[in-house]
Amino acid sequence: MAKTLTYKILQEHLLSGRLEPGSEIGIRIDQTLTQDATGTTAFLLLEAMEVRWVKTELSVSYVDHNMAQFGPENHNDHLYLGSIAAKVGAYYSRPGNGICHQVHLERFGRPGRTLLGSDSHTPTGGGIGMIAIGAGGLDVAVAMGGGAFYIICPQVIGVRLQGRLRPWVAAKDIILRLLSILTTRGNVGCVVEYFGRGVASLPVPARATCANMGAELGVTTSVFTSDETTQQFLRAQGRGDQYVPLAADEGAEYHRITKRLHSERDAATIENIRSYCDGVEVSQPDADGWMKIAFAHVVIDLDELVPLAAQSPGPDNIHTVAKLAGKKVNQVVIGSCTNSSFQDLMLCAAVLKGRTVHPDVELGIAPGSRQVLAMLAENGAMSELVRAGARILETACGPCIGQGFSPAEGAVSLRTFNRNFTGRTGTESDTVYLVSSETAVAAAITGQITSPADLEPMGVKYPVIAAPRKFLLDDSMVIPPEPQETACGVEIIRGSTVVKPPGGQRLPDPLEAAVIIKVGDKITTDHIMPAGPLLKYRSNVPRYARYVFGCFNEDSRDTFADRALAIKATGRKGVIVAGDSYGQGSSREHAALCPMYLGIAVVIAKAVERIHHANLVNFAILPLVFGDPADYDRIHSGDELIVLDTAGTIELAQTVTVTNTTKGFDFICNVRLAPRQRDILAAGGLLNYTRLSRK
Ligand code: MIC
Ligand code: SF4
Repeated sequence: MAKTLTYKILQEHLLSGRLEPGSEIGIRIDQTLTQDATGTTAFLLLEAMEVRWVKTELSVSYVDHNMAQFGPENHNDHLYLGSIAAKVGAYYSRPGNGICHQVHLERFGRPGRTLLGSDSHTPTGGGIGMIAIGAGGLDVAVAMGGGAFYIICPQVIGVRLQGRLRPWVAAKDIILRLLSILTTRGNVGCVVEYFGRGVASLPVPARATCANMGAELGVTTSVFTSDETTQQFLRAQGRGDQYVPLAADEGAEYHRITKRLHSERDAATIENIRSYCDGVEVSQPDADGWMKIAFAHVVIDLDELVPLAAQSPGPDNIHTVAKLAGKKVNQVVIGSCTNSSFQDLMLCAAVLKGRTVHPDVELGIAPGSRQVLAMLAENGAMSELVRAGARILETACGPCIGQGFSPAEGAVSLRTFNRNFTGRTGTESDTVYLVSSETAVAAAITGQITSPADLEPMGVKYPVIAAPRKFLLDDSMVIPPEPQETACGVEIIRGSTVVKPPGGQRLPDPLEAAVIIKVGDKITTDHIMPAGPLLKYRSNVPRYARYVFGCFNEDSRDTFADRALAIKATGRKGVIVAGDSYGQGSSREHAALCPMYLGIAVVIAKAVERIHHANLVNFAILPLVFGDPADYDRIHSGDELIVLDTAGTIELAQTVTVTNTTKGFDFICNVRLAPRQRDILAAGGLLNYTRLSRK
């Protein structure tokens, strides 16, 4: 039977299960990546698992997030990561070498390989035909130790690209259009596969931009064909020998996708599905207005695409740039793992050449890698950027994760990034628009949101940036692993801020618990575990845990952490009650690890996102889904709940009855766990489970 590219790569890596959508499969992981903000925990857990040497083909530890170095914490982390990488046989990409996803694409990614990364934007590797998946650090540690990675066998959403992008329209506009069709909700357990004639015209960085922001759709990953363009990219990176051609089989069919949408609240999405998908079928709305809408695949005509922008607070809040044109802009930032490639920044340099950034705008540019920065420096483009007044930021995540460059109160910031959650910049009251480099640089010149094609009457010609025939190759900032014989003599450097994370515990039976917080829909991991200046506490769970749900703490004397610890002190457990799409966004397992440290044992939500769901299970927190979403309205913060027979529930049950003793009613929750996840919970978390299965 003709197969999709996704299934072909999965089949080659299948260790357990069958390729049937919805069932659990275990796959072999060829490569791993970690970054410093999640990597310290991953390596500490690897140590706890007593793994002496990584068993993957390649594991790279990057430092790119925690670069501000206020206080000793960040540098302590770097020293730990460098020494543990040497000790266990991982490559170490030193601070300054660039953002993990950009560097991995340039120097390590290989078509047809699997990559597991402790960062949600790991799917960037799909731009060169990898199955690249984001996960929690503990899952990555298990993979480094040679263990399989388990996912729900995906449904494959086909996205047919046809035609060719017009000047001033970019890959960012493709993925923003896709976000307007599929939204950030309801895509868990799917993979996006791009196909069609339009793919060939997209250079690798453009494909990587689309694959990168697949994370915002909530899909497991996204994948592109590996073709002559991929080959040319790898050759230019001095890795032509690693090229393999890859595509879906002729006649491969994509899964028919069904989404549950509300006839009124989701009217715009329904309209987009009708306009951009083939084979659409719509059910009649039920009494509450819910309806099912099914489609065969998405079709995006590149010739007709226009510049788009995602307005905070969500990456799927899409508007055309034309509609927003004229809005005053205070800040423009170009960079992040989405749009910081050589081609992106060359385009900006060409547009800015001989011009000055608008007096009302501050422009920041963070090249994605040292390769990009060095090439711009050598060919003179960096000089154009500097002369135009751009503030050149470090080759790191920087402003994308709230490490500086926060906009003023109420400011409008245009960013080429992938996330625009409220407060992520460090400023609660700003408005962020996620845009292409083309749209960003246009605003930097005009001081207002501007359709980039409108620069032409101002004398700016569209700069065609060809893919380089040869990139500047210099891996001297990547330290390769030592031979295993000498590595055992390496001393691990452990500053006082690098603290061993707590392991999980079995759930008590019966489970008596109090609701510590009730939150709404689309709660992101940034809400649960804020980053920005607090990012430096990542290696110190007891310290970082003080800030869980910090954005909801109205009174500094009555924080989420205080309330949870008070309940923990009585021997009871804590519960988090949440709405739809709980745990969207990043892979940060601290959003499970820190609540676990505070005594949280259960999350009851209308829906939980994939990576966060896995992280909860890994740290022995039971994720439950309301059987009837209306029960959400009947529970409040402070309510006491009881779950009887926790052990039996974890072992087998598909549903469980929860008693609200405060309000005096029972309600049913669904227990959506794969058999292996039940075993993990029964063992008290993945660490204990892995230790037990090694014995
Ligand atoms: C992010 O973009 O939110 C991060 C910071 O890269 C996270 C990882 C983390 O929290 O360390 C992600 O996307 O997984
Ligand atoms: Fe770094 Fe931002 Fe990319 Fe996350 S999304 S890896 S913070 S650049």
